[in-house]
Amino acid sequence: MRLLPKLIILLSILIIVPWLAVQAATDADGDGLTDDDEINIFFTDPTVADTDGDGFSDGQEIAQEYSPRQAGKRLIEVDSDDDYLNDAWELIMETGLMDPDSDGDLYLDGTEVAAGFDPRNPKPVQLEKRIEVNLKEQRLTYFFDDKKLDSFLISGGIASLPTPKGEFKVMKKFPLKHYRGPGYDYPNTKWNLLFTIKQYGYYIHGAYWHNNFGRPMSHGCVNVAYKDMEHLYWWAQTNTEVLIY
Ligand SMILES: [Ca+2]
Ligand SMILES: [Ca+2]
Ligand SMILES: [Ca+2]
Ligand SMILES: [Ca+2]
Repeated sequence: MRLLPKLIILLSILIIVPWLAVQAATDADGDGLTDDDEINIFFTDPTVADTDGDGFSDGQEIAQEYSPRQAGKRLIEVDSDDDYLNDAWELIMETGLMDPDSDGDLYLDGTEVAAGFDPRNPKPVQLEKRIEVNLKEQRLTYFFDDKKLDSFLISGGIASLPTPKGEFKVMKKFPLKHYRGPGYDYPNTKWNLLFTIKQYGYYIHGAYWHNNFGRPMSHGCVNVAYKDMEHLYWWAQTNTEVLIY
């Protein structure tokens, strides 16, 4: 007697669940992003493969960390909802690309990340910030709540003036510094994070006088390209962990 209703339910599950899964995975414009993700995550046109018309498909741009919505711009350079959190970090943190206050606590996503709070939790939960410098690879990587926000080549100290290794913290942030000594003079250097003081202060800082990132160049500081340092400086706080190895 009751077999028929059960059979109908079973058949519905067997047909409807896979159908829903296929719908969710549909990529109507064949750009490598599903319709669902285009509508709900990337805010690109699910019917047009190249939303910003720059010759690269939406899927290619996301894979290369470029904005599919603003031609020629990297995701990290775009802030689609004007909440001070760039599109790259919104996707990493899984906050809303078009929602300036993802957790609805009246603080903007970017304001929360700058101050070290979780932008997805309306409770005032602090998340760990950590900067790691690998001197062998001459690479800096930084993490917010163990999510990698960025990673790029740097220039540490040359062999005779090595960058100090160990566990440090950002002691102070300086928007501008003047570095000078025997044979060098670099005024108006932007974005400086002091992390230890020995005979003199050691900083992670922007460098505009060379482009040899990936090779040791400095007198012991960590040189970073301006395009990378601007974002790191904005995000880093006093007491952010700095691990150099
Ligand atoms: Ca698509
Ligand atoms: Ca495009
Ligand atoms: Ca944003
Ligand atoms: Ca918020």
